[in-house]
Order: sequence, then C-alpha cells, then structure tokens
Amino acid sequence: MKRFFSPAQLAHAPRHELHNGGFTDYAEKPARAQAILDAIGGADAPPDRGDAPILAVHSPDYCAFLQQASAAWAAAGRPGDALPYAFPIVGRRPLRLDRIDALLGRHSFDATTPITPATWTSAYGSAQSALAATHAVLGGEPAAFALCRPPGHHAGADYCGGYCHLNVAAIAAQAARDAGHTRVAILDIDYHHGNGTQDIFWQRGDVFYASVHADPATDYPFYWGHADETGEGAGEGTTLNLPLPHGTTLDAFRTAQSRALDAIARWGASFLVLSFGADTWEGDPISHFALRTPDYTVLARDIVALGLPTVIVMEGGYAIDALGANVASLLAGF
Ligand code: OKP
Ligand code: ZN
Repeated sequence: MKRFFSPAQLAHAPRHELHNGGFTDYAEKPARAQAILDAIGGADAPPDRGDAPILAVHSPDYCAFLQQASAAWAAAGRPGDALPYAFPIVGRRPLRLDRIDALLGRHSFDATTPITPATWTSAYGSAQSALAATHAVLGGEPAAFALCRPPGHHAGADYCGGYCHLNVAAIAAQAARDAGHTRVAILDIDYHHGNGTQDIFWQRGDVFYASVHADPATDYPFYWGHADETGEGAGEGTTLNLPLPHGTTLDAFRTAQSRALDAIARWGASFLVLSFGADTWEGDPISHFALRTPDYTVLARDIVALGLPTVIVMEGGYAIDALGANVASLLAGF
C-alpha cells in the first residue's frame, strides 16, 4: 500500500498540555510518527498541492491565525507555547479580536492544543500527506495510508482543539468530492468522537460521517458524539454516532463498526475516508477501551469487505511502544 508522510510533520512539538489541573508532557509527540514509520517500513514525501484544498475546508482567517499565532504570542512577550485561556461566549455581541489572547480563545475549543512556531508547517505537511493518499486512491489504488500527525478530527472549519489543527479527514473527503465523487463517507474509529469532522459536515447531505467512540458522557470531547446527534438541514440523517462504554473489547466494537458500515453502504457512498486512531488499544495511556493488536486486522477486513476505495488517515494512539504494531496490524487487513 502507498504510504505518505512529510518530515515537516515532525517539527510541531509542544512541551506541555493542561491535564487534570496541572501540566504534563504533551501526549501527541513526534515520536509517534517515528514509531509508525519504523513499523511500516517508511513512507513517501507527499507533493505540495498548495493551500487551495485546505481552504476548501478551513476559513482563511483561521489559516492565517495558525500561521501567525506563535509569532504574535512571542511579540506580546509571552514565553513558551501559545495556549488559549480566555474563551468567548459566541453570539452574545460582536467579538473584538485585536489581541493574540483573544484570537487564541476564538479559534480554540479547549486548552490542550498549544501552538508552536512549527505548528502550521507540520499541520500543512499532515494535510499534504492526506491529499497525496487521496489522489493515489482517486488514481486507482484500492487504499492508501496517510501518516497524519498532527491529527485532525477535532479541528473544525475555524477552530483547533484535541491536538488537531487541520482536519485531514475532512480535507481528504472534500478533495474526493471535488474530484467527482458525489457521496463520500467518513468512518471514524478513533477512541474519541471526531467533533470537528461532524461539525464541518453537519449540514451537508453529500458527506456521511459515522463514528464509533467512547461515550461523551464519560469522555472527551464531552459536548459532542451522543447517539441523538444526526445532522441538520440537508445533513439530517448523514451523521451517525455510536458511543461505547469503558472496557469495550473487539466484539462490541466490531458490532458497532458493522452498523456504521451498513449505514454507509445503504446510503450509497462511492468513496471512504477512514479516520483511524489506535487509542482504542488496551494499554493506551489516555483512553479506556480494550482492543488488542490483532483486532485491528479484523476491523480492517470488515472495512475492506465494504468494497469502497479507501483513504486511511492517522488520528490518535498514544502508547508509543505499541503504536507501530497496531498500525501495521490495521494495514495488514487491507
Ligand atoms: C485526540 B485524538 C487532557 C485530556 C484530554 C485531549 C484528547 C485529545 C485526543 N490532557 N486530551 O482524538 O486522539
Ligand atoms: Zn483519540
């Protein structure tokens, strides 16, 4: 299978994240990408397709913010990584966004996603990897893998959060739409609900979003991912959320994934984007499911049986010692 990764994706390396009221090491480390590369025998650098396919999903203001935030933070005399700490209540009155602190809060939904001088460069590389895999599949490959890091599924059209800046799954899906696929599905099997992806396609009837994830009643991102969220307007019925409890093992996960696959097949998708997180693994340090390494091969085979051209984009997975084997197990099923 073709695999894509840009060395620029290694540069984004925040020091800390806010965790349980204090600061801990940032979990979404560059070493994650290296572990995956080692396990899958490397990857090709993606060509540069420019920012048009990114701007097809994200607002120009938000992209400018991602490029300038770190410098503006430093210019304001702040040490360390740029981190939001003041959030607007949207819709009350016009927002004043003169100050970097105000911009950070406006374009973030949490305080776990620092911006460094390299964030834009790495997120841009991650998006280019997703686009390279998408174009490989559009060109006739049955499947291709984008080693996306930073990940994407928590990022919305104009906000970051959950270690995500550019929504690589959405960028891939939109590129497939723009190449002529009229019905594109995204299957998200990361441990966490992909609130950003859901939000981007919430009112659209041309992209189906299905997600199997930890119940937001107990898990991040808390506000989204409940079973009664099904989309709105033209998008009514094209969002499917399948939350599962702590301790979930292969059987229940596979049943839920099969429900998602059935819905995608019934809807008539001609192209699939798989948001893959290995944080469903039993030893993941920030998650609470109990999948085992060989299980990813089983899940992949079920996805392959759908018979759709498939772009796989990497999302989470934080047990670095097991991450390579878990990704290799998934790819083996393809
Ligand atoms: C990203 B992805 C605070 C705990 C919350 C955010 C989790 C983001 C997961 N330290 N951290 O979906 O794997
Ligand atoms: Zn996750």
